[in-house]
Amino acid sequence: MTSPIHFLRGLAVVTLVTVLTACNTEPAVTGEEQAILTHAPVVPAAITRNHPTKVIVELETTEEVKRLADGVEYTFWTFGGEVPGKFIRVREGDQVEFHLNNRPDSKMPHNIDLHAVTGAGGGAASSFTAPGTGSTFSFTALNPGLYVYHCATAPVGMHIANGMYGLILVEPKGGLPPVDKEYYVMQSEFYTGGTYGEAGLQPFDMQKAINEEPDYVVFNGAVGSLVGDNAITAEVGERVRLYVGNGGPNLVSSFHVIGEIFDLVYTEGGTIANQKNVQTTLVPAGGSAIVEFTVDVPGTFIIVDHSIFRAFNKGALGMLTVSGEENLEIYSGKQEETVYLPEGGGIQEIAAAPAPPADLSFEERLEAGGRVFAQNCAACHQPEGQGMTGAFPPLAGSDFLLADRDRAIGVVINGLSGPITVNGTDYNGVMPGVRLSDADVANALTFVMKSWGNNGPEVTSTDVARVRSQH
Ligand code: HEC
Ligand SMILES: [Cu+2]
Repeated sequence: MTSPIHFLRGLAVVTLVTVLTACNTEPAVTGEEQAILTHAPVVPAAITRNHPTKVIVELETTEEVKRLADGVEYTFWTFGGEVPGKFIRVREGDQVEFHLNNRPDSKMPHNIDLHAVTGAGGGAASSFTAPGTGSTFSFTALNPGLYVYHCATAPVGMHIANGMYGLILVEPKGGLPPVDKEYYVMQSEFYTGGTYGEAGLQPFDMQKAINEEPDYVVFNGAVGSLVGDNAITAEVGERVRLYVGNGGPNLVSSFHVIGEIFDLVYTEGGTIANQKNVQTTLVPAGGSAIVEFTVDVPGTFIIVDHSIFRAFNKGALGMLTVSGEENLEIYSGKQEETVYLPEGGGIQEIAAAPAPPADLSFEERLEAGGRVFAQNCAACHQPEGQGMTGAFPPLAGSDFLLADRDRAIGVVINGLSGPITVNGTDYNGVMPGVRLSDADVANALTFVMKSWGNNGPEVTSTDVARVRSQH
C-alpha cells in the first residue's frame, strides 16, 4: 500500500537522515485492534503505538428516557447509551472500520457524520441505519485533531438536539504531550416543552430550537453531570487536559474555568497549541477546543459557559475539584476586611464589607441580611431562595435549614459537602465556606430564616461566634 508519494518521501528522509530523526518515516498500517470507547468525562488511554493500525469501532444508537435534571426526564437519542456519545481515540493514519448498529427498539433510523472523516458526508450516507440493523464503512484518519461526530439523519437538527453527538480524537503521529489527567467535557442545549426545571417527561420543542431559545444548556448531557460527586478531580501540581466539544445544535460556547487560567489552548481542536494564558476560549457549535493547565492551589473550580445566564440559570455549570496543600502565596484567601470610605464620598449603597453597627433594629438587620444574601448566596441558591434543580438546594421552605439553627450557621461558616436531603430531594454538591463577619452571617441567616414564608429563629452574632468557637 506504499503510494508513490510515501515512497518519494521515504527517499527524502533517507538523504536527510543525519539531520532529521527517524520518526519522519511513517510505517505501514499493521495489525488490528478493537477501539476502547469511554463515556464522558472519561477519556480512553493515550495511544502508545508508533505505527498506524486497523481500528475497529463499534457504536450503538439508542433512544431512551433518562434524567435531564432532577425531576425532569427526556427521551435522549444517543451514541452508546449516554449523552454525549462515547469518546473515540485513534491515531493519525489509522484505518478505522466503523460499525454503526441501531438498536431494534429504536423508532428512528440514524447515521453518523464524523468530522474526522475525509469523504462525502463524513460517513453519513454510508452509515444510514434503520432500527435493528447495522452498517459498516471504513476511513483513514488522515488529519489529526479533536473532532465532533453527530447524527446527520433528517431532520438533522432534531437528531442533534436529542443528544446525538460526541468526540473523536485523532492523535498526531508523535502523540500529544503527556499530562496527568484528561477529561471529556461536551456542551449542548436542550429545547423542551416545559421551562427550565419543569418536572416530568419533557418533549422536544421544535419551535424553540428554530428560535435558538434553549431551556437547558448543559455539560455532558444533563444538569449536574459534573457537579458534586460527579465533579472531575485533580491534585495540586497536576497537569490537566480537557477535551472540550460543543454539540450545539445552535449555541457557541464561551468556555471558562473560574479561578484557573488555561496555560495552553489548541484552539478549535487543531493540533497546534497556538495560544498561551487564555481566560475564555470559544468553542463553536460542531467544533472543539483542547485546553491545558497545571492546577496550583486546592479548591472547587467552577466550569462554565461564560454567557453566564446559561451557567447559573440553564445548567451550564460543572466543577473541577482540586485537592492538596494550600499555597497562600499564590492565593491567600481573604486576608483582611476593612472599611473603605473614599474621600468625600457618601455613596455607600454597596457597603457589603463593613460590619454593621451592633445596635441595628430587627428591620435593619433583615435589610442588611438581604444584601449579604444577594451578594454571597443568591448566585447559587437563587434570588428567591428557590435553589436550582440538581445543583443547589432551596433555602425557601427548606426542612434541613429550619430543623437546626446551629447546623445552618456551621454550613455557612465551614461550607458543606456530601449527600443531604432537603424536602425529600437528595443533593450531593459542594458549598464552599463563605468568609463573612459574624454579624454578616447572623444577618444573612436571619434574613433567610424569615423570608419567602420561612418562619425560623433569629440568628445573632453571639450565636455565630459560639458555633465558630466550637470548630
Ligand atoms: C457556590 C454555591 C453556593 C453558595 C455561594 C452558597 N451555597 Fe449554600 N449550598 C450550596 C450547595 C451545593 C449546598 C448543598 C451541599 C451538599 O449537598 O452537600 C448548600 C447547602 C446550604 C444549606 C443547607 C441545605 C439547605 O438547603 O438548607 C444552607 C442552609 C445554605 N447552603 C446556606 C447558604 C447561605 C446562607 C449562603 C450565603 C451566605 C450560601 N449557602 C452560599 C451552594 C452554595
Ligand atoms: Cu439520529
